[in-house]
Parts: sequence; structure tokens; C-alpha cells
Amino acid sequence: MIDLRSDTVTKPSPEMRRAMAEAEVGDDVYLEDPTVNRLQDRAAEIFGREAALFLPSGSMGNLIAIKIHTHHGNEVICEERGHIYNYEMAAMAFVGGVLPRSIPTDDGILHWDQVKAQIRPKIYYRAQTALISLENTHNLAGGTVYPKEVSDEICDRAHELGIPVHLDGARVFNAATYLKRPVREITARFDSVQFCVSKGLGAPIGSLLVGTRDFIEKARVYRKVFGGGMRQAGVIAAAGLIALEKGPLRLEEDHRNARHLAEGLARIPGVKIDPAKVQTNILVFDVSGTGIDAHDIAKELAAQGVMAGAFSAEVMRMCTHLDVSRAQIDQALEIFARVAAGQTVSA
Ligand code: TLP
Repeated sequence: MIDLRSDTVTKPSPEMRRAMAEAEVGDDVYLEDPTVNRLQDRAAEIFGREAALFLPSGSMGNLIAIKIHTHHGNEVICEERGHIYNYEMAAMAFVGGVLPRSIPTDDGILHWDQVKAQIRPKIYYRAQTALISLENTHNLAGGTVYPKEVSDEICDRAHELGIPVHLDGARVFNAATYLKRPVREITARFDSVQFCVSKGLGAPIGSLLVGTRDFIEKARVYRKVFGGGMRQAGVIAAAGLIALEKGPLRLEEDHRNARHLAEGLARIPGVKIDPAKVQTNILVFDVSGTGIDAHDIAKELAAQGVMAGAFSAEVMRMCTHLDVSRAQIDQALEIFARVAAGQTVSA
């Protein structure tokens, strides 16, 4: 199987498995797991922050940030196709008690003028905007990247109004790779950042929140409230450490493979994608011109050995990652061309 559904599907490398087997561990709820502590210290150092906290998932990181920055009855500004708004089980409303105020964009990238227009006036009879949450790279918009000036401006202007800004940086290392700048620079002005080691960086499990010491102390409390207090978590943090050190060094290869995949898809009749717009490792594209429902394309691709995601009847997603080679991408393209032309093997 050539699995292009997501970069979450990557399997731990032999080096990671060895490190996991040999990890020094302790009870992390007592703050005594040396490997978790090392991962947290290293993440804080890489992001130039006071502290970091290891978490089971990115969704938990985003929810904890919302809980810390907001109160029930507040509003949170986010982009219309944001992960936090579409794929996190409505947790911000369910658990956080906040109202998402979403803004549609073509490319997933919010600009200050759009954000400003959605900030509620400071009147006692209006719900108050308590947080702005950005996503970099933007998943559903196709791995798009915030130009640093654009996210900096949102942070600076929001701070002038006393509003914090959180970053869902699940793939912020992909953004940094595209921008050729360190993550600490592109995330410096955010109040909190969540990033995943379990996506393109290759770890099997885990995300981290980074921020001030005070923010992380509060985050540790919420992590426990949400049932995320882990014990000998060093066995997974050991893989996280390798992901954090080595993962970013090879993301450029995923991006090159994604552009190659996009160029191939663009040549297939009925598929609409602009390869010039593919910045990182995610491709979101329209298949309506094939006359075949995207779900049926996904099903038939799977029957022929390729896995891809269908987001609607027209839209599909593919992600490149460390477990797919250039040769497998070429193979996937050949199979896609056959499926888009209506050649089926499944019943
Ligand atoms: N994204 C997953 C799916 O949930 C869609 C994927 O396959 O891409 N923020 C962003 C931008 C994400 O893409 C994801 C996961 C998360 C947060 C949540 O991370 P986890 O899955 O660790 O809770």
C-alpha cells in the first residue's frame, strides 16, 4: 500500500524503536520521567520559550490553550477550514464553552483586516473576543504557509487590543522549512504554540505545547483534568526526541515530492490542481472534472494499492511523508491516471 492519506501514518523508524526500548523512564505525573523532561526542555529551547509540555495529541494541545486563554461565553476567531473548528469534535464549544467566529479565506491564511473586522466591540452586552487561533501550515487549504509578516502583524495588533494569539502549529516545521527560517523566529510573537511530533517528523505519538512557565504550569493542570497525565511516557518521548532533532532535516524532501505529485496530478484529465501553489507536503485538489465521486476514486485507488482521502464528493487530499519514496509517488500517479479514466478492478 502507498499510503498518502496523511503524514500521521508514518511508522517509527528502527532507531526510534531502539530508543523507545532503551528509554530511561519515571512517573511523569510526579515530573520524574527523565526522557519526557529532556523532550520538553529541548522543545522549549528550540522554540526559544521558557517551558514546554508533552501531550498525547495535538487536539489536546489546542483545547488546553483555549481553556487557558478564554472563559465560557467568549469568542475565538479562527479560519473557516481550520482544524480546530472542523476536526476537533467541537471541543472548543463542548468543553471550552466558547463560540468560534470563523472567517472564510481562499488559502487558509488570515490577514489582520479580516480578523479585526470580527473582533467584538468591548460592550458588556456583547460576547467578547478572547483569542485568535491561526494554523500554520494550514491543513485543509493544502499545506499553505503564513508569510512571517502576516502572522506577526496579527499577533502585534491583537496584543495592542489585549487579545492573545495561539498557533496550531501541528506542521510548523513544514512552514519553517518552506520559509527557510527557524521555528523560533516564525512563532516568536504567539502567546502559545502547539506542534506535533507525530506527523511529518515521524514519531508514533505526541505533541507539545510551548509558552511561558506560567502558561505551561496551567497547561499541566488541564492535561490532568482531560485525562492526559501519562506515567512512564519516556517510552514515547524517546521517539519524540529523535523526531524533533532529525525530522525537520528531511521535510524539504517531502515538499519536493509533493510538488512532483502535484505536477503529475495536474496532467491527469479532470484533476484540478495548481502545482505552483503547493508549498509544503499537503495537496488538496478537485476531481469533479473526472465525473467520478471523490469517495469512489478513493475506494478504487485503495483497491489498486493507493490510499488517499476524500473530503467531499469533489475534493481529495494527499500528503507526502517519510514513508513514501519518489518511486512510489510515480507509481501512485500511474494508478491515479487509470482510476480517473474509469479503469476499475473493484466490484
Ligand atoms: N490532522 C489529521 C486529521 O485530524 C485531519 C490529519 O490527518 O491531517 N492541527 C492540525 C492542523 C492537524 O492537521 C491535526 C491532525 C491536529 C491539529 C490534531 O492532531 P492530533 O491528531 O494529534 O489530535
